[in-house]
Amino acid sequence: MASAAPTYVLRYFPVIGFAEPIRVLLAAAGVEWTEEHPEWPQEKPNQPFGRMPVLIEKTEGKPDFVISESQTIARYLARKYGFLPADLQEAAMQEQFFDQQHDVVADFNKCETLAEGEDRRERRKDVDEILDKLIEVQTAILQRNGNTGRMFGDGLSLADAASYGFYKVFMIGFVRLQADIANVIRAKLTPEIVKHLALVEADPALKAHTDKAESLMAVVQPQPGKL
Ligand SMILES: N[C@@H](CCC(=O)N[C@@H](CS)C(=O)NCC(=O)O)C(=O)O
Repeated sequence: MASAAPTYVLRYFPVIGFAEPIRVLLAAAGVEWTEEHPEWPQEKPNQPFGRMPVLIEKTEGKPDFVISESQTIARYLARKYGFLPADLQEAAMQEQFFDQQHDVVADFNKCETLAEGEDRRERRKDVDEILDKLIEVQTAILQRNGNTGRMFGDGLSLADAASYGFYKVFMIGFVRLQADIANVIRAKLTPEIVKHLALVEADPALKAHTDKAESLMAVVQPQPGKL
């Protein structure tokens, strides 16, 4: 008898953060999953590396498979459910994009934890430099793929999930760190990227997630009077 499909528990804080690409992939995979928000720091010692996100894969008759590291979790799900190509070079093109985005998020976060004597404007200039390059490269990738709104191929990919999570964390999550960050990013977005984000958010496979989560497009293309 075939074993039952695995189900998942995603442990994270109740924020967008590093977890959004994982949520998008779980939703797109059509698997059963729930999210857990452990008490912190009480539950810190119970996580594999003391940090979250953590993914628990539950398969009947097998011990739980527990992994950390947001990028590792997303890659694992992408490979398992067909959101990364088997061709190693094609997969690497997507993964480099994912890693670059992760660096921009981490650098932006560092601006909030300056050491004494460090200049926030200098730090922010570094973030702008890699962010502007990333937007330029992403726009070229979208154009090369025929400006369909998909970054690679004709279906949702790891790169699409990563990109959606990236702009969501900047334009919604980071507003608590820098009030005008959504306006700053909106001014940088190209029409190709706007089209791409709209397509990801409208994906029927993601409906269960996007219906209950905050809408990125409401911030990317706000209705008049709602800014
Ligand atoms: N490289 C890790 C970083 C994980 C990380 O920094 N997690 C933060 C939340 S975004 C955390 O667990 N903070 C609580 C703590 O360190 O106690 C990843 O990408 O998953």
